[in-house]
Amino acid sequence: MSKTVQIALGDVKPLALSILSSFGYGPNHADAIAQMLTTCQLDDCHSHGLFRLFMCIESIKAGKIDGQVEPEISDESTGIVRADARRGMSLLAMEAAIPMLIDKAREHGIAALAINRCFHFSALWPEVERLSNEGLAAMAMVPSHAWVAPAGGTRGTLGTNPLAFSWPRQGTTPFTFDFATSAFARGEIELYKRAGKSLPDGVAIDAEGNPTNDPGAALQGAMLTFGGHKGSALSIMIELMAGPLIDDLTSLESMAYAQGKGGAPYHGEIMLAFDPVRFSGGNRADNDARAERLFADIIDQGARLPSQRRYAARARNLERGYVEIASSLYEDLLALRAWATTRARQKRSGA
Ligand code: NDP
Ligand code: PYC
Repeated sequence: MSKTVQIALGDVKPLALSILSSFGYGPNHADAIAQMLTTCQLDDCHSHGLFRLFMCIESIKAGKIDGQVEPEISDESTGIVRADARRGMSLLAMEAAIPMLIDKAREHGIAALAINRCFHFSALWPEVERLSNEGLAAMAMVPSHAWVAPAGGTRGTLGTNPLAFSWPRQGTTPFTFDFATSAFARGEIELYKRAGKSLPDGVAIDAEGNPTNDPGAALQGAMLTFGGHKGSALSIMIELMAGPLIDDLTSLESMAYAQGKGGAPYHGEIMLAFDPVRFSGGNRADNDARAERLFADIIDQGARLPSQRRYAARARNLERGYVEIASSLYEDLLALRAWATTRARQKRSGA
């Protein structure tokens, strides 16, 4: 980041809330979204922190999302919870459904949550990490829009399709990873464009199908999966598991639904929860110790575990009492809020 500003921890969520409310999100959605953005910003997850307010606002301006609607949660069968977001943002549905998912996982050893008909913009790690803080292992995945070419292909068919996993650890933070199956998340490419930076090789092709390092051309063309055919296959799995399996849209269908109007993709999300108490054959302590030996062997050779950068950022930001974001982002957010406040005043006065 070039020039940055510091935002006191206590000011992050109110900033997000004021922008979301002034653009028409009701208090429950605004709170769930602002909490997610604050959680991500605290861990220096810039591509899915305050920056994602733009996608949330674009979504409401596009006119398809319902900023007020309450989700409906149903106990679908032994191991399945279903949450109908009813064209709202995914996060309120997730909030409302997670307690039932946890209860079912503890009761049966394994349970799944299918969220349907949701707009989705957020990182997945806060969701899986939350389950691990309850002692469960968890996975989550979602499609997005058809921005990503399959390995060997030339046009967007797949989404940026993140996959998140979390494993509970006794007395310390969970082992968690969360990554897009595209080489870069789209949010990351957008941040490169804002910063005027070139992309590394292997991230995207332009609209003519030629490799490009220009983030603008990448956004117009197609993104590439990470790891060639391997990332491509994982991405297809996510399309299937969080799409047809749960009666919801693929990234191609989400893109068609948007009719070019922008905003967050519209689709489903699947989350799986596993209770180690139930799976570990009565040997929980032994199995936890074996997992810890695995982690230790990785760290001993100088490698790091996924999420350690995030946890270090969280500790540092909590200690110093502020987060740091690009000055240009902060100015754009203040301008967005000022615009919405002026518009609201004009509406009240009938101008
Ligand atoms: P990153 O490439 O930033 O990170 C991927 C994962 O790898 C993280 O868990 C990270 O841990 C870990 N990691 C990174 N470097 C190392 C390393 N050297 N050694 C070990 N582990 C490492 O993620 P992406 O840019 O792909 O995704 C960012 C976010 O975007 C995700 O949270 C994802 O959910 C979100 N996203 C959401 C989408 C949606 O549709 N809702 C679509 C696509 C992405 P650490 O954080 O500690 O560095
Ligand atoms: O960064 O790829 C991305 C993304 C898509 C939807 C939300 N984030």
